[in-house]
Amino acid sequence: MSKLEILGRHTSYNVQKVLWLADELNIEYTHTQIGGRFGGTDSSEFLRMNPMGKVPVLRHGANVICESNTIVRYLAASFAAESWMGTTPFERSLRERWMDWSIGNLEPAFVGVFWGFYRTPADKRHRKSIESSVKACEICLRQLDNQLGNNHFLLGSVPSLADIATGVFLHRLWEIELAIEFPDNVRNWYDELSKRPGYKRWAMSDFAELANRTGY
Ligand SMILES: N[C@@H](CCC(=O)N[C@@H](CS)C(=O)NCC(=O)O)C(=O)O
Repeated sequence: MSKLEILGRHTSYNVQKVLWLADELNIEYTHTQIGGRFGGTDSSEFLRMNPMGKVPVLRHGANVICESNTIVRYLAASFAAESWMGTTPFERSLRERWMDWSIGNLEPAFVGVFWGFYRTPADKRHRKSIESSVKACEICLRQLDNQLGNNHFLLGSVPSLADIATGVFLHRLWEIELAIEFPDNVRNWYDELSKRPGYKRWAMSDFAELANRTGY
């Protein structure tokens, strides 16, 4: 079987999606910390793999795969993880709509909070913009809450790529010292995710080194 190598610092929520899924699927992999304080994303070797200079990157034998949501789809497809990605086009669409929504809605709202507040020193923060990002996050959390209902996960009783792409943001939103309203179903979902070893190990890992750090 081809060797699997995950490249990217584990403090990146995009890298965490990949590490978390790899643990869920019990895949053997090596992990190399790249980016952030580790540097390395501007080396010519790295830029040949990902011209965007961003992590995560997955190397699987001769294949190089970039973009976190693309990587988790690739892993699920390569390791026959039907329940994670769905089998029919319609089942896949139910997962992918949350993956796309996450990039277009949840991630920008999260970034406004995480970069605007946590990664920016207090004297440089823009209060109004943080407030509007908190509101945007709360709208997203309510949309997730409606989807969850009483289910453990977004698509029902088992986790899927929809949970990977969106759940990775929850821990930081919960931990950050801002009053962000977590609706009940989202709170229960976060509890459920917290019980999963891969989520706990990666998505709940310490991120204090990113405080007040405006550069990568
Ligand atoms: N859309 C890309 C975004 C990748 C991205 O922006 N990664 C950030 C970390 S979250 C990065 O590489 N930053 C540079 C660094 O960490 O040095 C993905 O989902 O993979």
